[in-house]
Amino acid sequence: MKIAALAGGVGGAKLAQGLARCHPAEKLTIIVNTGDDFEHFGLKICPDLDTVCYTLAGMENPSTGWGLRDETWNALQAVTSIGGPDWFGIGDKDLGTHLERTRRLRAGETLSGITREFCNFWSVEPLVIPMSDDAVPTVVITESNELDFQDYFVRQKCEPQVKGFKFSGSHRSKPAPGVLENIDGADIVIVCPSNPWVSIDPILALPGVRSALGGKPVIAISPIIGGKAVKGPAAKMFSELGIKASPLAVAEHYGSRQGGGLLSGFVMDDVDAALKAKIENLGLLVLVTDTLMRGSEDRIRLARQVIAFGETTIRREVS
Ligand code: FO1
Repeated sequence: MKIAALAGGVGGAKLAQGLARCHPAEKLTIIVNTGDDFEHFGLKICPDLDTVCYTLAGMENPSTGWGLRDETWNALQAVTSIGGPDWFGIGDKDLGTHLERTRRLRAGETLSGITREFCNFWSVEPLVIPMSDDAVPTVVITESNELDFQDYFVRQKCEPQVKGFKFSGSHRSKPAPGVLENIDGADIVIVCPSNPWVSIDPILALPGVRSALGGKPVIAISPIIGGKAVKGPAAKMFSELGIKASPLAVAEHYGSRQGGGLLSGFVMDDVDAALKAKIENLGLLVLVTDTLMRGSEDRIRLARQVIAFGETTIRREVS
């Protein structure tokens, strides 16, 4: 079975690692959000892309989920000792990735090409594709102004109240080579338990992505468990937008195929089992299981369950 997974951030990276550990690499493509990319110190930083690649390589920092393990901070300390900005934590080893990526981009290479080659060096076997080679920065609309994503997320610690999001220029951008082709060639598409608003929606906003997904069984895993996000501001975003954060809200956000939306199947946590019937009423097949990924065994177990559920979903769509 060929799988295309849409991912962004730490939750997406964890499930992507589970998928990579239980499914043949040549049958797995991971398409990653780049809406949170930005320039800092003149360098191109791709946080979600690096989080997914580092995690697939087993090199991620286990306490933060982002950045590299066994990191040191000499460069950042040197910068701050002469008055430079300290709000974005770039470690010494991580800095190497940004330096080399920026050098190659300036030499005219594409982000998708560079990512493929970095993945070879890091022994990441599944194909990892940034959603676009074009810059498509996510803008957070707040009560008082519009903020660049990392300004909102890291510098202001997600404190401003959100009113909405803009995926600047996505209609003028193209999905990176391989994005639409791998969705078209997939038997199933998995929407990882990433933030729907700022990790998955930027991918869906690119021209051609929604229509490519239209012909496929698509399964989403809820990043909201018991009204809270496992990590990050997804639950806070739902409530600031006037929606009670729950798996039902996530399922309604993506919509069911039957109702003109995206999904055929939905995976949610045991603690939310009481919502199963309401989500089924949207026209979705629902799997209720333990979706919390505490360690590597959980990631593999959940990935196996999602793949088996995907096979059931395909059979239902065929019959
Ligand atoms: N997140 C933080 O909360 N604080 C940081 O200082 C920080 C630094 C950082 C450096 C490299 C990188 O790849 C990611 C980094 N992140 C940091 C995470 C990142 O900004 C967000 O988690 C994502 O953009 C949202 O998915």
